[in-house]
Amino acid sequence: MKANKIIAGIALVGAIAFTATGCAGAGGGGNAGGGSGDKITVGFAQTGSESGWRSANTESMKEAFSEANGFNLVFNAADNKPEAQIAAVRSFINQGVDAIVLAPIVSDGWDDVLKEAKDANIPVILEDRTVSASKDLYASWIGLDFKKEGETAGTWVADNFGKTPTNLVVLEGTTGSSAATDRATGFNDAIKGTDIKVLDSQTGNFTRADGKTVMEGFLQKYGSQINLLFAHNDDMGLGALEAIKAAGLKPGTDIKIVTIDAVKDGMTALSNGEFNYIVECNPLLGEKTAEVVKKVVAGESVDKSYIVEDQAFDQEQAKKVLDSRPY
Ligand code: GZL
Repeated sequence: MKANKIIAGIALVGAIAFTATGCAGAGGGGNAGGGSGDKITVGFAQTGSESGWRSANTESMKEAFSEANGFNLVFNAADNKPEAQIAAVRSFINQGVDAIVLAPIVSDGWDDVLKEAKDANIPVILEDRTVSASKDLYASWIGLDFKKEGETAGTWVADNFGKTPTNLVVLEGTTGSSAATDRATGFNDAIKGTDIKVLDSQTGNFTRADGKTVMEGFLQKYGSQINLLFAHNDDMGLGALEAIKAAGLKPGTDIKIVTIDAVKDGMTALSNGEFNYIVECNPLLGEKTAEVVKKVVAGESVDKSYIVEDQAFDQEQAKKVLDSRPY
């Protein structure tokens, strides 16, 4: 296994630094030297279109897996339904694609279909979230350090509110997704031993609509006791904004709001004082994923994981960068 190393990947827009770990052969029984004709046929199983982050990620992937870049892309969005996503992967296997890219909605339930892909000698490359299945069932993972994102958000909360009794509510991401699970772990570790009290924590499925509905419930139950909201993504935070305003409260002042993603609408809310802090989660994974797919299909060795490094923004920092944000 190669030691961890930092690879500065220059993306289409700005530079994205990657941390690479491990080393895999030709994609877990991969399609070494594969590729039909001069184009590589890739089946991409996307989660759905649940958030602004997802839209930016899909756009990045479609841009990278273009015909001009040597790909035939077969795209499926599973509407946030894990069983539909498994069916999409099985369909790609039956079509005999050269490689499968998967952004798994949830971590569990992937062993059988990934074994079928391996038996069919079709390499699987994960992007964004990851799976609990054995690492020998996929060639590589291009993703983000969700635990660190949660820690960064929790550390900001602990530093700014941890020394006085503070009541927190949490909008969790999709239950069972590695993004939600690991962000919660990192956040909870960071607020341990502080005066932050978690009043309630429920999933809003990474969507604005559910974020609003769940926040309405929190407000009905706890009202002005709520001092702080941690939302696992901007979109649920933006939905919660509507509920907070409808309750006659001032977001960013009466209820402080911390989120993760840093998409345009979230950074706009941060710039205008409705959010208080955002931890970035870069969705522009297309270029690196396409690079890894080409190597795997050509039978070249790739690292087991490539982790995009994130940054974080307060209100003043958001104002400075808002106009130059790539998504
Ligand atoms: C994170 C990604 C999450 C985003 C949400 O990498 O999986 O899913 O934080 C998106 O906005 O829906």
